[in-house]
Amino acid sequence: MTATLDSRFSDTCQKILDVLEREVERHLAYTLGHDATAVEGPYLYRALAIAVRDRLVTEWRETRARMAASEQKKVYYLSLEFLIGRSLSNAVANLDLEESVRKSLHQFGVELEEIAEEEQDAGLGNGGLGRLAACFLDSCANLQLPVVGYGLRYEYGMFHQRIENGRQVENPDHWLRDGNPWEFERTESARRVHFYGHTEHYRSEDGIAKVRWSGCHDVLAMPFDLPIPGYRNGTVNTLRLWKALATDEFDLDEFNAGSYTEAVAAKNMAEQITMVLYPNDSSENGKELRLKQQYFLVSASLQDVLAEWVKTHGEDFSEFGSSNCFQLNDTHPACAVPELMRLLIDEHDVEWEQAWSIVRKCMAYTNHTLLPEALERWSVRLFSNLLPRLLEIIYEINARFLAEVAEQFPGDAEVLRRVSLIEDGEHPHVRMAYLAIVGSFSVNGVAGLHTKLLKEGLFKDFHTLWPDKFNNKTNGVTQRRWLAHCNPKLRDLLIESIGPEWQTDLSHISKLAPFAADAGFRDRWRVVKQHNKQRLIQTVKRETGVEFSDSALFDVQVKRIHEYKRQLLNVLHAIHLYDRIQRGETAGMISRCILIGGKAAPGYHVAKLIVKLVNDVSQVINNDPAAHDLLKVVFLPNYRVSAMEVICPAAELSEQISTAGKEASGTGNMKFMMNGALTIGTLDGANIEIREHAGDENFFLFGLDAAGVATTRTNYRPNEIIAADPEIERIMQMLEGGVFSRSEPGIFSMLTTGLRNPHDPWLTIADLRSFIDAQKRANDAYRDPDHWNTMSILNTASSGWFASDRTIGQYAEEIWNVKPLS
Ligand code: 17S
Repeated sequence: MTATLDSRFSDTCQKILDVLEREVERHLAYTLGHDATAVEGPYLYRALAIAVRDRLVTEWRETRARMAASEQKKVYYLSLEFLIGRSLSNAVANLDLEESVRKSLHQFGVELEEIAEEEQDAGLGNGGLGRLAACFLDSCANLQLPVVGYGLRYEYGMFHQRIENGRQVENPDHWLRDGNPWEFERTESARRVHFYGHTEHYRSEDGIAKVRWSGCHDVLAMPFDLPIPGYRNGTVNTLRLWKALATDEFDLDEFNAGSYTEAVAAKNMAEQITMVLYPNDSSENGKELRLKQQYFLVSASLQDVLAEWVKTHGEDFSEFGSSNCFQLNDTHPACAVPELMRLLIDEHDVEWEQAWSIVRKCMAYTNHTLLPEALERWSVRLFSNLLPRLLEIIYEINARFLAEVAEQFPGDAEVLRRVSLIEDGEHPHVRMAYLAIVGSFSVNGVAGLHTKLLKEGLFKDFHTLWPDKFNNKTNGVTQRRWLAHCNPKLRDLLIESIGPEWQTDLSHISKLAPFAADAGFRDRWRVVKQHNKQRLIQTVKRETGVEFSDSALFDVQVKRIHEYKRQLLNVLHAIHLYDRIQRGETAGMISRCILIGGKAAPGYHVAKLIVKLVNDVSQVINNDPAAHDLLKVVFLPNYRVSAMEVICPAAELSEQISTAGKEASGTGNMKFMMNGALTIGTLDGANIEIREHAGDENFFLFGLDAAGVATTRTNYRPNEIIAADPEIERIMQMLEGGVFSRSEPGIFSMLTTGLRNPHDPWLTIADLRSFIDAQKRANDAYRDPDHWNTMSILNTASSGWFASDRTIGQYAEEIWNVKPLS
């Protein structure tokens, strides 16, 4: 750079800084009406967020204008969950404002990190599925793809978890109480959504058979837009979240019969739809309100897209199917199939055949689970009451589909019964996964094994019918949040050693591999990990009172609490280590801190009991002086996105220990790998691909594989395994003898009888010996820090494949057929 350019450049930087400084002051004084003396954190957060937001808005409007003007195909990601967490630091990093923000905060004597902590997590999701949607939006913006996210603006997100006497207590998450500086209400784009009522079949003036959905209760869908900034690329995409509101007539017409106050109160019925996120992550409870949420999202979003289409194309839908794509995040938005049919046929006079070919051109479905209890089925009775017109359309889709199948398999009534969209019986149900498959051109699983099992098992008949529909898209995570943002020390070390390219293209991370052999580099690697461990030590101390030591192995399992994820297996190993300590068998034993965190669905009693067990085991072990230097166990309350941002940089051993065949992919496993943790895991979900990329010498493998699980089930005798293995026997004796439940004898019997049950679906005892042995290998590897750090570096170096940029690149090319908007 020439001297003049250089000084002009630094002039500009100074101006940005001055302006930002003054804008924070201006927002404090005028936007928030705050007095200049003694500024509190929450005010400073808001003023800064608004100042940063102002800088997003210009790029956002330009991106929208480019989108609107472009004739290119567009994608809509429909999801009941977007677990985006905090937005401030993300916006600051993506706009490259970090330096000026830091300087402008210094006048108030605070650090960016402190102010960022003031922001509530946007907890609009349960777990992996919702967080994946958030990582995908980040990657779409990074890749400048024309993708809009559509979701719900829940007033209450995922509950806050407290632990009281070892048990989980849920508190509401009123995250919008202090306002949300990142959202923009768009009153001009409100839509109306129908519920209840009945259908009327009639003939139009020109004699065409038509259907009217009348007598319905309408609810207003009000959109709130959130900016999704790309990484320093001038792109800001949109996440549109719908809020339910009563329509004006709601109180006037329908409730005129009642009194004024009852009429106003009745508005609640409509506004309840987006009041709360359902907090289960793997099973639908069949509640009407949940189906209302699903249809509300789908109808408002499809109307939104159609209204935009009509603005530029009029009522010509011939190109609609090739110009638009809707990606369904699991079956939760599967009503999009019949709803798009309804909108095209009833509201836009398209004929059935044309409408159906449009739908099958633009719908794509992602499956996230093989668990049978998670497969959505809605009772026909509920459906016909709430969405009568949709049910008629589903019946018609089914009749035509079954006729097609009957032609391919003449005389095979069994296959018709198996693939029908309606599960027959005394209480018939709509099978939402089948509806999504029949109505889509693409069906994908989220990891190699998962997709294979979908084709061979759950969706076998459909795979036989349409083999080309099925494809795999192994999940990924965004390295911008899950490495660069949450692990700044590692980010700086990486940039210094291999350059900055990995931030936008993680395949560059492989350049790190040669550094594993460099002793000086390994030492710097170790120093970064120690720093991150110190940060987590403080968090653990603050939240639980327990003091971790930074020389111990940080052994971490954080995820939703579920039997198939086998937190219980982890606890059994902790008990085993404690038993060895008590027996003095500690030769060669490293010091270890086990951290477990996660929320249990409020109605999932066994999961809640597992939380209680973790807490009670931790009480006993942490209070026993004999264990003091060797073992600590902690349950970290209220696991969430912002907690993972502190946890994954500090983790050294990542527990991915689900029963093989049960975890569709996992994404926490990828965040840990990126940050240099080694995985101890089964051959399940994306663990298989993690091991392939890292190399089996850099992965602690144990347990049955999916095929082994299937055969073991037929002849499983856990009691014999226990009796034949003295170490396992002692674990069970301690559990059953009440060592961890002195004050409440027998409270864990449901867990211990489950472990001993030959029909235990999770085969915990079958994998326990192999798990203990793998943990022993991890123990021994940790005793050689040079070796451990080499493996750690190689894990990070092999994590390139697990970027959501790679995943989204594949969606764009292989499913959506969209290109970046230039
Ligand atoms: C997860 N699925 S969270 C898989 N389903 O378990 C992970 N939620 O293995 C995978 O990595 C991740 O998806 C991303 O692909 C999840 O009612 C299902 C669900 C959520 C809510 C609900 C019912 C079911 C409220």
